[in-house]
Amino acid sequence: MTNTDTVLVLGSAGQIGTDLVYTLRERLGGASVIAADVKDQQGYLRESGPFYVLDVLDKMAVAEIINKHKVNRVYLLAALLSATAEQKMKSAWNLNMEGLFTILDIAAEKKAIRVFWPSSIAVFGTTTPRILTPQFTVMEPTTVYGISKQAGERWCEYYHAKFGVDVRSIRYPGLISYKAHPGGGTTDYAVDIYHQALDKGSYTCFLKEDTTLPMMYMPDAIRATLQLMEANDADLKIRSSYNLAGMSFTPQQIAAEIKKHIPDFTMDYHPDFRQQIADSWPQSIDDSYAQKDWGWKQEFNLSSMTNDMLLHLKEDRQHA
Ligand code: AKB
Repeated sequence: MTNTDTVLVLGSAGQIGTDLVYTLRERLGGASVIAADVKDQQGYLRESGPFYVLDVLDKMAVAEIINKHKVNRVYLLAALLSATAEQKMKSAWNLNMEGLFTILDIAAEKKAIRVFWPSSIAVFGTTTPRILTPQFTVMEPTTVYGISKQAGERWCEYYHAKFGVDVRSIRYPGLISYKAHPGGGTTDYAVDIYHQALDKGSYTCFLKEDTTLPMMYMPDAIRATLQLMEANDADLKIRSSYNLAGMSFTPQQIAAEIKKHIPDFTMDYHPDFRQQIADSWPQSIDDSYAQKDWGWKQEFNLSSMTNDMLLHLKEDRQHA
């Protein structure tokens, strides 16, 4: 990333977008980071730099903003996540796939655009080895979201090979952030739990107590994303999507960690349809290709993330 970069973040009001726009504007200055979202926004996104209401399915409107601002980096974060996608099958497929084509087609025409597109651990399915899931392995996703991410990975690789599109991608685990709530994912419980621990002292979890999933604290995820986007072209051997590991834990383990800070915290369990989704995903990830190709190294674990989450969420509540 250089000071001459102009960046467009599509889906900027979502969980990753909120943190990413903040970090990019800190680094590049507000004017160089164009935030866009399908829904109008007030506050930080509008006040700290350019903001557009933009539907990623409207290719002409997206191309117009890219041309107007001479954008050379696009982060396409607009998507429907796993739980919502099960309820809205066709619109999830449409947004997740056609949105990707919008950007890949523009990048194929203009060449000088580098694209980031997020994939997910949802590309794996019940037939994938669940412990230290390898980069290259059986991939038979059983969710609409997972199928769209797997197809997206194939298209990214294809556009890179066929049209030279510089597209880069990470298979994110569940992401945890204090800046923004996730929306419609299976791993959302690991964010909600912190808010409700502080606000109510209790939480009802929609997954079973022993459901192990790969997770990552947002500062690590943002660092990984920017590191990948700054990596040398020649070092990147994978143009589908890189496995990325942070930590793995169960609802019971995160609750125990929160209890160290809030001793009266209680948790009960009412698993719903999201249990089946979680059961189809890996428990831990082998990210040795990311380590080797672009130097990835995770920093936060469950304990340091919990300290940091509670610190920031308490501060937010004091200033509210
Ligand atoms: C979800 O739960 O759908 C997402 C994901 C793992 O991609 N957080």
